[in-house]
Amino acid sequence: MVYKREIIVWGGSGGDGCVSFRKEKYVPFGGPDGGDGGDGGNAVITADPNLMDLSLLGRRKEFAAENGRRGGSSRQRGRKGDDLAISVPVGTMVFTKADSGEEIPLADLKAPGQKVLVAKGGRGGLGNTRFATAVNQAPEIASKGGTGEKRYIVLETKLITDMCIVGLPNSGKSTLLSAISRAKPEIADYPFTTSEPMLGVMLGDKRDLIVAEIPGLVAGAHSGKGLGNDFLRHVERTKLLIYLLDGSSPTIVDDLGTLDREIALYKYLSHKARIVAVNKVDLPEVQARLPEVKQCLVRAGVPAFYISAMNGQGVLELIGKAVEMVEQASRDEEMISPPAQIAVFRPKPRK
Ligand SMILES: Nc1nc2c(ncn2[C@@H]2O[C@H](COP(=O)(O)OP(=O)(O)O)[C@@H](O)[C@H]2O)c(=O)[nH]1
Ligand SMILES: [Mg+2]
Repeated sequence: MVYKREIIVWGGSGGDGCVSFRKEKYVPFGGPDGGDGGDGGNAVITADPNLMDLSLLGRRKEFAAENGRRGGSSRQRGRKGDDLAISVPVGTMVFTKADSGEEIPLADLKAPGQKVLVAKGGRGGLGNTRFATAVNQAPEIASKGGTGEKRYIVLETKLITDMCIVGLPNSGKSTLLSAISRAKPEIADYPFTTSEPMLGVMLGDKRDLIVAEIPGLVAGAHSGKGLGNDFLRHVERTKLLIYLLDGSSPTIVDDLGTLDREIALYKYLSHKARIVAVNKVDLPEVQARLPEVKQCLVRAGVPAFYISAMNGQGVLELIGKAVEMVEQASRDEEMISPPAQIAVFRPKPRK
Protein backbone atom coordinates (compact mmCIF):
# COMPACT_ATOMS: atom_id res chain seq x y z
CA MET A 1 0.00 0.00 0.00
CA VAL A 2 1.23 3.47 -0.82
CA TYR A 3 0.38 6.36 1.46
CA LYS A 4 2.84 9.00 0.41
CA ARG A 5 3.81 10.15 -3.07
CA GLU A 6 5.48 13.08 -4.69
CA ILE A 7 4.39 13.96 -8.17
CA ILE A 8 4.80 16.76 -10.66
CA VAL A 9 1.60 18.15 -12.08
CA TRP A 10 1.17 20.29 -15.16
CA GLY A 11 -1.73 22.32 -16.37
CA GLY A 12 -2.24 21.98 -20.14
CA SER A 13 -0.76 24.65 -22.41
CA GLY A 14 -3.07 27.02 -24.17
CA GLY A 15 -3.43 26.50 -27.92
CA ASP A 16 -1.80 29.10 -30.16
CA GLY A 17 -3.86 31.73 -31.88
CA CYS A 18 -4.21 31.37 -35.64
CA VAL A 19 -3.11 33.68 -38.43
CA SER A 20 -5.50 33.38 -41.33
CA PHE A 21 -7.34 35.52 -43.87
CA ARG A 22 -10.70 35.11 -45.42
CA LYS A 23 -10.40 33.80 -48.94
CA GLU A 24 -13.66 33.65 -50.74
CA LYS A 25 -14.74 34.28 -54.24
CA TYR A 26 -16.32 37.67 -54.68
CA VAL A 27 -15.05 38.89 -51.31
CA PRO A 28 -12.07 41.05 -52.02
CA PHE A 29 -9.87 41.97 -49.06
CA GLY A 30 -11.53 39.39 -46.88
CA GLY A 31 -9.68 40.47 -43.77
CA PRO A 32 -8.22 38.44 -40.91
CA ASP A 33 -10.20 35.48 -39.60
CA GLY A 34 -7.75 33.54 -37.38
CA GLY A 35 -9.42 32.20 -34.23
CA ASP A 36 -8.12 32.04 -30.68
CA GLY A 37 -6.46 28.97 -29.23
CA GLY A 38 -8.32 26.95 -26.59
CA ASP A 39 -7.32 27.18 -22.93
CA GLY A 40 -5.24 24.36 -21.48
CA GLY A 41 -6.99 21.98 -19.09
CA ASN A 42 -6.61 22.33 -15.32
CA ALA A 43 -5.16 19.63 -13.13
CA VAL A 44 -7.45 18.73 -10.26
CA ILE A 45 -7.06 16.28 -7.40
CA THR A 46 -10.28 14.55 -6.31
CA ALA A 47 -11.15 12.41 -3.27
CA ASP A 48 -12.53 9.06 -4.38
CA PRO A 49 -14.23 6.97 -1.67
CA ASN A 50 -13.42 3.75 -3.53
CA LEU A 51 -9.70 4.13 -3.13
CA MET A 52 -7.73 2.94 -0.14
CA ASP A 53 -4.27 4.14 -1.05
CA LEU A 54 -2.23 5.90 -3.70
CA SER A 55 -1.14 2.84 -5.65
CA LEU A 56 -3.42 3.73 -8.54
CA LEU A 57 -0.96 6.48 -9.45
CA GLY A 58 1.56 3.77 -10.27
CA ARG A 59 5.15 4.77 -10.76
CA ARG A 60 4.34 7.72 -12.90
CA LYS A 61 6.04 10.93 -11.83
CA GLU A 62 4.49 13.53 -14.08
CA PHE A 63 0.85 14.18 -14.75
CA ALA A 64 -0.38 16.68 -17.29
CA ALA A 65 -3.77 18.01 -18.25
CA GLU A 66 -4.57 18.18 -21.94
CA ASN A 67 -3.32 21.05 -24.06
CA GLY A 68 -5.75 23.42 -25.72
CA ARG A 69 -5.96 23.13 -29.52
CA ARG A 70 -4.78 25.88 -31.83
CA GLY A 71 -7.28 28.30 -33.29
CA GLY A 72 -8.49 27.78 -36.84
CA SER A 73 -9.48 29.87 -39.79
CA SER A 74 -13.00 31.28 -40.06
CA ARG A 75 -12.56 32.53 -36.47
CA GLN A 76 -12.74 29.02 -35.13
CA ARG A 77 -11.76 28.81 -31.53
CA GLY A 78 -9.47 25.91 -30.63
CA ARG A 79 -10.97 23.27 -28.37
CA LYS A 80 -10.27 23.63 -24.67
CA GLY A 81 -7.97 20.96 -23.20
CA ASP A 82 -9.70 18.44 -20.91
CA ASP A 83 -9.10 18.82 -17.21
CA LEU A 84 -7.01 16.13 -15.60
CA ALA A 85 -8.57 14.54 -12.52
CA ILE A 86 -6.16 12.69 -10.27
CA SER A 87 -8.08 10.39 -7.92
CA VAL A 88 -6.84 9.86 -4.38
CA PRO A 89 -8.46 8.26 -1.31
CA VAL A 90 -10.65 10.27 1.03
CA GLY A 91 -8.35 11.46 3.81
CA THR A 92 -5.54 12.57 1.53
CA MET A 93 -3.70 15.75 2.33
CA VAL A 94 -2.35 17.73 -0.58
CA PHE A 95 0.76 19.87 -0.21
CA THR A 96 2.73 21.88 -2.71
CA LYS A 97 6.46 21.81 -2.36
CA ALA A 98 8.17 25.16 -2.51
CA ASP A 99 11.66 25.56 -3.98
CA SER A 100 12.94 25.70 -0.42
CA GLY A 101 11.57 22.20 0.08
CA GLU A 102 8.90 23.48 2.45
CA GLU A 103 5.59 21.64 2.14
CA ILE A 104 2.72 24.09 2.06
CA PRO A 105 -0.75 22.62 2.67
CA LEU A 106 -3.24 23.14 -0.14
CA ALA A 107 -6.12 20.97 0.97
CA ASP A 108 -7.19 18.16 3.22
CA LEU A 109 -9.62 16.10 1.17
CA LYS A 110 -11.85 14.73 3.88
CA ALA A 111 -15.14 14.35 2.03
CA PRO A 112 -15.90 12.08 -0.92
CA GLY A 113 -15.83 14.07 -4.14
CA GLN A 114 -13.98 17.01 -2.62
CA LYS A 115 -11.49 18.54 -5.09
CA VAL A 116 -8.65 20.95 -5.24
CA LEU A 117 -7.22 22.64 -8.30
CA VAL A 118 -3.48 22.16 -8.23
CA ALA A 119 -2.23 23.46 -11.58
CA LYS A 120 -4.01 25.87 -13.87
CA GLY A 121 -4.01 25.46 -17.61
CA GLY A 122 -2.46 28.19 -19.78
CA ARG A 123 -4.70 30.66 -21.57
CA GLY A 124 -5.31 30.17 -25.27
CA GLY A 125 -3.42 32.55 -27.59
CA LEU A 126 -5.26 35.20 -29.57
CA GLY A 127 -5.96 34.80 -33.28
CA ASN A 128 -4.98 37.52 -35.70
CA THR A 129 -8.56 38.74 -35.83
CA ARG A 130 -7.89 40.29 -32.44
CA PHE A 131 -4.95 42.32 -33.67
CA ALA A 132 -6.75 44.13 -36.42
CA THR A 133 -6.78 47.90 -35.99
CA ALA A 134 -7.77 50.80 -38.21
CA VAL A 135 -4.14 51.16 -39.18
CA ASN A 136 -3.29 47.50 -39.58
CA GLN A 137 -6.24 45.76 -41.13
CA ALA A 138 -4.31 42.67 -42.14
CA PRO A 139 -2.23 41.72 -39.08
CA GLU A 140 0.11 38.79 -39.61
CA ILE A 141 0.43 38.15 -35.93
CA ALA A 142 -1.25 35.94 -33.38
CA SER A 143 -0.18 35.18 -29.83
CA LYS A 144 1.09 31.90 -28.49
CA GLY A 145 -0.84 29.94 -25.90
CA GLY A 146 0.37 30.32 -22.31
CA THR A 147 2.17 27.43 -20.68
CA GLY A 148 0.31 25.54 -17.97
CA GLU A 149 1.36 25.82 -14.34
CA LYS A 150 3.85 23.31 -13.02
CA ARG A 151 3.55 22.27 -9.41
CA TYR A 152 5.44 19.87 -7.20
CA ILE A 153 2.79 18.06 -5.21
CA VAL A 154 3.11 15.89 -2.15
CA LEU A 155 0.20 13.59 -1.38
CA GLU A 156 -0.19 11.98 2.00
CA THR A 157 -3.08 9.69 2.80
CA LYS A 158 -4.33 9.33 6.32
CA LEU A 159 -7.46 7.26 6.12
CA ILE A 160 -10.35 8.54 8.17
CA THR A 161 -11.80 5.85 10.39
CA ASP A 162 -14.27 5.92 13.24
CA MET A 163 -12.59 3.34 15.41
CA CYS A 164 -9.35 1.46 15.30
CA ILE A 165 -8.67 -1.86 16.93
CA VAL A 166 -5.14 -1.84 18.29
CA GLY A 167 -3.43 -4.67 20.08
CA LEU A 168 -0.44 -6.90 20.14
CA PRO A 169 -0.18 -9.60 17.46
CA ASN A 170 -2.51 -12.55 18.06
CA SER A 171 -4.84 -10.72 20.44
CA GLY A 172 -7.82 -11.34 18.15
CA LYS A 173 -8.12 -8.05 16.28
CA SER A 174 -8.96 -9.68 12.96
CA THR A 175 -11.47 -11.96 14.64
CA LEU A 176 -13.19 -8.98 16.26
CA LEU A 177 -13.20 -7.00 13.04
CA SER A 178 -14.82 -9.85 11.14
CA ALA A 179 -17.34 -10.32 13.95
CA ILE A 180 -18.57 -6.73 13.79
CA SER A 181 -18.26 -5.98 10.09
CA ARG A 182 -18.33 -7.73 6.78
CA ALA A 183 -14.59 -7.50 6.40
CA LYS A 184 -12.82 -10.79 5.88
CA PRO A 185 -9.40 -10.28 7.38
CA GLU A 186 -6.95 -13.13 7.66
CA ILE A 187 -7.09 -14.90 10.98
CA ALA A 188 -4.15 -16.96 12.10
CA ASP A 189 -3.30 -18.73 15.31
CA TYR A 190 0.25 -17.50 15.42
CA PRO A 191 1.53 -13.99 16.03
CA PHE A 192 1.29 -12.97 12.48
CA THR A 193 1.23 -9.46 11.29
CA THR A 194 -0.95 -8.38 8.44
CA SER A 195 0.90 -6.06 6.19
CA GLU A 196 -2.15 -3.95 5.44
CA PRO A 197 -4.55 -2.16 7.72
CA MET A 198 -7.86 -3.95 7.34
CA LEU A 199 -10.98 -1.90 7.09
CA GLY A 200 -14.53 -2.96 7.70
CA VAL A 201 -17.82 -1.16 7.56
CA MET A 202 -20.08 -1.64 10.54
CA LEU A 203 -23.73 -1.03 9.84
CA GLY A 204 -25.06 1.43 12.39
CA ASP A 205 -28.50 2.79 13.24
CA LYS A 206 -27.73 6.35 12.23
CA ARG A 207 -24.80 5.86 9.92
CA ASP A 208 -22.27 3.23 9.00
CA LEU A 209 -19.01 3.29 10.88
CA ILE A 210 -15.60 2.51 9.51
CA VAL A 211 -13.54 0.22 11.68
CA ALA A 212 -9.88 -0.50 11.09
CA GLU A 213 -7.65 -3.19 12.39
CA ILE A 214 -4.21 -1.78 12.90
CA PRO A 215 -1.88 -4.71 12.57
CA GLY A 216 1.09 -5.62 14.65
CA LEU A 217 1.58 -2.95 17.24
CA VAL A 218 4.70 -4.09 19.00
CA ALA A 219 6.94 -2.35 21.48
CA GLY A 220 9.00 0.21 19.58
CA ALA A 221 6.40 0.73 16.85
CA HIS A 222 6.53 4.51 17.18
CA SER A 223 10.23 4.47 16.31
CA GLY A 224 9.57 2.43 13.22
CA LYS A 225 10.14 -1.04 14.63
CA GLY A 226 7.93 -3.71 13.16
CA LEU A 227 5.18 -2.63 10.84
CA GLY A 228 3.20 -0.61 13.32
CA ASN A 229 4.45 2.83 12.55
CA ASP A 230 3.39 2.83 8.94
CA PHE A 231 -0.15 2.15 10.01
CA LEU A 232 -0.29 4.39 13.00
CA ARG A 233 -0.83 7.25 10.58
CA HIS A 234 -4.34 5.93 10.04
CA VAL A 235 -4.98 5.86 13.74
CA GLU A 236 -4.18 9.53 13.86
CA ARG A 237 -7.57 10.53 12.50
CA THR A 238 -9.72 8.00 14.27
CA LYS A 239 -12.23 8.90 16.96
CA LEU A 240 -11.83 5.92 19.21
CA LEU A 241 -9.16 3.36 19.97
CA ILE A 242 -10.26 -0.10 20.98
CA TYR A 243 -7.41 -1.66 22.92
CA LEU A 244 -7.73 -5.38 22.55
CA LEU A 245 -5.91 -7.53 25.08
CA ASP A 246 -5.36 -11.24 24.83
CA GLY A 247 -6.96 -12.69 27.95
CA SER A 248 -4.72 -15.72 27.75
CA SER A 249 -1.55 -13.66 27.86
CA PRO A 250 0.30 -14.15 31.13
CA THR A 251 1.42 -10.53 31.03
CA ILE A 252 -1.89 -8.87 30.38
CA VAL A 253 -1.35 -5.73 32.44
CA ASP A 254 2.10 -5.28 30.93
CA ASP A 255 0.56 -5.73 27.48
CA LEU A 256 -1.75 -2.84 28.21
CA GLY A 257 1.23 -0.80 29.34
CA THR A 258 3.09 -1.60 26.11
CA LEU A 259 0.14 -0.49 24.01
CA ASP A 260 -0.32 2.64 26.05
CA ARG A 261 3.32 3.61 25.80
CA GLU A 262 3.45 3.08 22.06
CA ILE A 263 0.30 5.07 21.48
CA ALA A 264 1.34 7.87 23.82
CA LEU A 265 4.68 8.24 22.09
CA TYR A 266 3.01 8.85 18.81
CA LYS A 267 1.96 12.41 18.29
CA TYR A 268 -1.75 13.25 18.17
CA LEU A 269 -2.82 10.03 19.81
CA SER A 270 -2.51 10.57 23.50
CA HIS A 271 -5.81 12.45 23.75
CA LYS A 272 -7.89 9.90 21.83
CA ALA A 273 -10.84 8.33 23.54
CA ARG A 274 -10.14 4.70 24.25
CA ILE A 275 -11.92 1.61 25.41
CA VAL A 276 -10.28 -1.55 26.69
CA ALA A 277 -11.46 -5.08 25.94
CA VAL A 278 -10.08 -8.35 27.20
CA ASN A 279 -10.60 -11.05 24.59
CA LYS A 280 -10.87 -14.85 24.55
CA VAL A 281 -12.95 -15.18 27.72
CA ASP A 282 -14.43 -18.36 26.22
CA LEU A 283 -11.19 -20.21 26.94
CA PRO A 284 -11.33 -22.15 30.21
CA GLU A 285 -7.88 -21.01 31.21
CA VAL A 286 -8.95 -17.40 30.76
CA GLN A 287 -12.15 -18.04 32.73
CA ALA A 288 -10.02 -19.44 35.50
CA ARG A 289 -7.88 -16.35 35.89
CA LEU A 290 -10.58 -13.80 35.10
CA PRO A 291 -11.10 -12.62 38.69
CA GLU A 292 -7.39 -11.98 39.00
CA VAL A 293 -7.24 -10.11 35.67
CA LYS A 294 -10.26 -8.02 36.58
CA GLN A 295 -8.71 -7.12 39.88
CA CYS A 296 -5.45 -6.08 38.22
CA LEU A 297 -7.23 -3.86 35.72
CA VAL A 298 -9.46 -2.32 38.35
CA ARG A 299 -6.38 -1.60 40.41
CA ALA A 300 -4.78 0.01 37.37
CA GLY A 301 -7.92 2.15 37.08
CA VAL A 302 -8.91 0.71 33.71
CA PRO A 303 -12.56 -0.16 33.16
CA ALA A 304 -12.71 -3.01 30.65
CA PHE A 305 -15.10 -5.13 28.65
CA TYR A 306 -14.69 -8.88 28.72
CA ILE A 307 -15.45 -10.48 25.41
CA SER A 308 -15.03 -13.42 23.12
CA ALA A 309 -14.57 -12.19 19.59
CA MET A 310 -14.90 -15.79 18.54
CA ASN A 311 -18.31 -16.66 20.00
CA GLY A 312 -19.63 -13.13 20.28
CA GLN A 313 -19.94 -13.01 24.05
CA GLY A 314 -19.89 -9.41 25.30
CA VAL A 315 -19.28 -8.02 21.81
CA LEU A 316 -22.63 -6.23 21.51
CA GLU A 317 -22.09 -4.41 24.80
CA LEU A 318 -18.60 -3.39 23.73
CA ILE A 319 -19.83 -2.10 20.38
CA GLY A 320 -22.77 -0.29 21.94
CA LYS A 321 -20.41 1.64 24.18
CA ALA A 322 -17.94 2.19 21.33
CA VAL A 323 -20.59 3.72 19.06
CA GLU A 324 -21.71 6.00 21.87
CA MET A 325 -18.13 7.15 22.40
CA VAL A 326 -17.57 7.75 18.68
CA GLU A 327 -20.68 9.93 18.55
CA GLN A 328 -19.49 11.87 21.58
CA ALA A 329 -16.03 12.32 20.07
CA SER A 330 -17.57 13.57 16.82
CA ARG A 331 -19.62 16.14 18.71
CA ASP A 332 -16.58 17.26 20.70
CA GLU A 333 -14.51 17.58 17.57
CA GLU A 334 -17.08 19.82 15.92
CA MET A 335 -17.18 22.02 18.97
CA ILE A 336 -13.44 22.38 19.29
CA SER A 337 -12.55 22.76 15.66
CA PRO A 338 -15.22 23.83 13.22
CA PRO A 339 -14.47 22.34 9.77
CA ALA A 340 -10.74 22.61 9.51
CA GLN A 341 -9.42 25.67 7.78
CA ILE A 342 -5.94 25.24 6.47
CA ALA A 343 -3.77 28.26 6.85
CA VAL A 344 -1.95 28.87 3.61
CA PHE A 345 1.32 30.60 4.11
CA ARG A 346 2.08 33.08 1.37
CA PRO A 347 5.44 34.73 1.85
CA LYS A 348 5.55 38.38 0.80
CA PRO A 349 7.84 39.11 -2.10
CA ARG A 350 11.10 40.73 -1.07
CA LYS A 351 11.42 44.38 -1.99
N1 LIG B 1 -10.67 -18.96 21.94
C1 LIG B 1 -10.62 -17.81 21.28
N2 LIG B 1 -9.71 -17.63 20.33
C2 LIG B 1 -9.71 -16.45 19.69
C3 LIG B 1 -10.61 -15.41 20.00
N3 LIG B 1 -10.33 -14.36 19.18
C4 LIG B 1 -9.31 -14.74 18.40
N4 LIG B 1 -8.92 -16.00 18.69
C5 LIG B 1 -7.84 -16.76 18.06
O1 LIG B 1 -6.61 -16.10 18.26
C6 LIG B 1 -5.78 -16.23 17.13
C7 LIG B 1 -5.37 -14.86 16.61
O2 LIG B 1 -6.51 -14.19 16.15
P1 LIG B 1 -6.42 -13.00 15.10
O3 LIG B 1 -7.79 -12.44 14.99
O4 LIG B 1 -5.75 -13.42 13.86
O5 LIG B 1 -5.47 -12.01 15.91
P2 LIG B 1 -4.76 -10.64 15.43
O6 LIG B 1 -3.34 -10.99 15.16
O7 LIG B 1 -4.87 -9.73 16.60
O8 LIG B 1 -5.49 -10.15 14.23
C8 LIG B 1 -6.58 -17.03 16.11
O9 LIG B 1 -6.24 -18.38 16.21
C9 LIG B 1 -8.01 -16.84 16.57
O10 LIG B 1 -8.83 -17.91 16.18
C10 LIG B 1 -11.57 -15.63 21.02
O11 LIG B 1 -12.40 -14.81 21.37
N5 LIG B 1 -11.51 -16.86 21.64
MG1 LIG C 1 -4.86 -9.68 12.31
